[in-house]
Amino acid sequence: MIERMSAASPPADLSSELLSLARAIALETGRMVVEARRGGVEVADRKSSPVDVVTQVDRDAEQLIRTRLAEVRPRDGFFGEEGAREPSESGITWVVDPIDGTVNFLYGIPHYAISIAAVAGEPDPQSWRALAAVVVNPVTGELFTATAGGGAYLGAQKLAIRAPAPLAESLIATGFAYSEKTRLEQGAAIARLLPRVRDIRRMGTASLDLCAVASGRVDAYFERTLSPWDHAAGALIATEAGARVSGFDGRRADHLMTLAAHPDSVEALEAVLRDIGA
Ligand code: LIP
Repeated sequence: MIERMSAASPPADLSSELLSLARAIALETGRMVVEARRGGVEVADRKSSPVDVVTQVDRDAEQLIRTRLAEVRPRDGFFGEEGAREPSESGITWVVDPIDGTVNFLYGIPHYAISIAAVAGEPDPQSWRALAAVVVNPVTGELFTATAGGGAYLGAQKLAIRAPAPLAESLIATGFAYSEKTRLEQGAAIARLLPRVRDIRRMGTASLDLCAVASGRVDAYFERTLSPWDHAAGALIATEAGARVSGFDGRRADHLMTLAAHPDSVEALEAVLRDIGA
């Protein structure tokens, strides 16, 4: 019987228990999502803007994840992108993006993910303590995992970020918001950034962008206006691979800014992002 758990120091075996549960559920959900896509998929609704879309598969995936979690850990909380909310009695809350990269999913671009994180404390990026994380790309089968203090993995391979590189030789991943006004600002900022870095990658899925930092596929990532479910799991995976994941001014990563890079590169990256008005 797990008593209500303080956010201070969770037992290591709890993190592994949470990880294996999240992994099994993410893989099952991934199979369901890929199968559903085979039958064709369309926009079910628009959310914060005409281009912020949701499909019925996003909703079905969230419902499946929530049901499976409640079967095993009924006292845990739930905080999902598609609106499911459950307060926690156990001190643990699941922060879930059932399909991260929904636009990629809609267009059949094989670069989207099931993202599940278990956090201790409130589902607030400014205070939560991430314990376990899974990000799976159900098309490629790539399974990224991490536990707090337990390292980050791609399958069985332990992950480590790239060695720090000068910004001018850095490959940077980023993304754009769903609001027209913010996209205008982000587009202008990217035009100012481009001549100062090796190149930019816009891959469309924040959780996989953070896993790209963790696996050394990019040198750094930044994006603003992310929601907690977009970065909860990916941030723990990048952190456990050696990256510093933060916001501006020493804040934690959140909707104002999420950036991830080698600890020796974060300051220079933050300075340039300020300078370009990112
Ligand atoms: C998406 C993020 C992506 C961002 C998009 C959107 P969604 O999440 O993964 O990085 O650029 O605007 O937030 O909506 O597909 O779950």
